[in-house]
Amino acid sequence: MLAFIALGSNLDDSLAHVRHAIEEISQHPAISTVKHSAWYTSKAVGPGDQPDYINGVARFETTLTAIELLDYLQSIEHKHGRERSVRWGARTLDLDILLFGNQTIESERLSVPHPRMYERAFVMTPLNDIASGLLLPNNHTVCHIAAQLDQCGLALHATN
Ligand code: ROI
Repeated sequence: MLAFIALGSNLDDSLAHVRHAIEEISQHPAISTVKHSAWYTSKAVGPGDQPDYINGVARFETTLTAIELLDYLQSIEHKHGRERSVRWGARTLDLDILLFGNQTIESERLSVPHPRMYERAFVMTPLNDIASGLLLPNNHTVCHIAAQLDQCGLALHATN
């Protein structure tokens, strides 16, 4: 299955967290051909005052199920000291499944496609780096959706 995930961090050395996460994802025996976008800095979306984020998107092939992938991503978040105390609070590492093949999943633990991905420049702009022509489940291309979003507060930070 072709999977796309979003990576985000706004605590400690955020760039190191997301880069390390890419290495850990690549190490799983059931995950291959991992490719990632450039890394962007972005203003925090959501309540309260919190530091700017580093955001990016990765794509890979996997023979895991979506729930197995979620378990693996959460184990990586956990290793990075992620604490889920505050909803939408600051975090060392956030790994969200955006797309999982063409599956639609609505369960207690997982909603795929990610319900807020289309409105977030910090997701759609990096996704556009690696999958510009991809047709999304809403029948628009990534490029089309990304072009309509306000890029305010998003800036290129590093390209690898
Ligand atoms: N804001 C930005 N800019 N980047 C994120 O990754 C991010 N993640 C979140 C909330 C708290 C909604 N805001 C974010 O979960």
